Amino acid sequence: MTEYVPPKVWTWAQPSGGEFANINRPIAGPTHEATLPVGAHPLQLYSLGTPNGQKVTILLEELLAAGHVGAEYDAWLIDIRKGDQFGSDFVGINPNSKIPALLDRSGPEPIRVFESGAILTHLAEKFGAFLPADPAGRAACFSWLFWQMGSAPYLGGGFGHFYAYAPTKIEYAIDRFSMEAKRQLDVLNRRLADSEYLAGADYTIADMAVFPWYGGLVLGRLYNAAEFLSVADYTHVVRWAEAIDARAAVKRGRRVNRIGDDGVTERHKASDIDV
Ligand SMILES: N[C@@H](CCC(=O)N[C@@H](CS)C(=O)NCC(=O)O)C(=O)O
Repeated sequence: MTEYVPPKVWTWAQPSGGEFANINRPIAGPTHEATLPVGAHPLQLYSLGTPNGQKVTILLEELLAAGHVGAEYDAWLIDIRKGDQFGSDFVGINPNSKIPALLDRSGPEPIRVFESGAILTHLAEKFGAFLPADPAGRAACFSWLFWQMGSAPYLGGGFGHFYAYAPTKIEYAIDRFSMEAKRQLDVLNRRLADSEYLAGADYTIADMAVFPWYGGLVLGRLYNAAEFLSVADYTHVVRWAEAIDARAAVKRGRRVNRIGDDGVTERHKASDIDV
């Protein structure tokens, strides 16, 4: 391999190669006009069943399972491999062009919410659920919720990208991000050795945010990397992930907006997932 010498000014000359290269570009904004569909429910979710998308559908299914009928929702598929995230209506909700995005139409004016952490918080506050009310519990919940937002890009964009998706295996990059992924697993393992859930004794939106990433990793669902990262060593994370994975609402939420397997590409009523 010839050594790369960066030019004075970077230009977007060619696709970077590897998976997802076709959707990567150095500019924001819409690429085309596209109207988003609107269903019957006040909550309109535009998403895809990736770990970031699953956080929100898990919460919505948990809310419904807990009896919050106002959490009924329409979940529409945004196929990011086809570039749906660059359609004009979607960019109108999320200027960052990434799933998940939510339109809450329950008030006089629609409220747009983007970034999964903001969506989880919006819904948890709206229904008064899965977010502790006492200041200490709330602080713990937000701490682990924001930990996920800052940490998972190293797991997905760093480790997952270079281990599973990059067109060439670069030892330096895989070493750097394996070290960080394992450090993060150890952070979680130490916390979960002392605490049943991340924010304390109760299951909260922090667990729902962290589970699809790090739970998925230790359950062997992400990047085919369970053996490579010795995930079985993180026994407390495995215990926590298995308990969350066994929840009926989690099983339902993981299927929404998923393409293939037992996925449900669109969800408009409970029975869409039952079949
Ligand atoms: N920090 C964001 C991350 C969202 C994100 O990275 N979404 C990915 C799918 S998992 C996406 O839509 N990618 C499309 C693109 O980058 O064009 C969140 O938590 O909502």
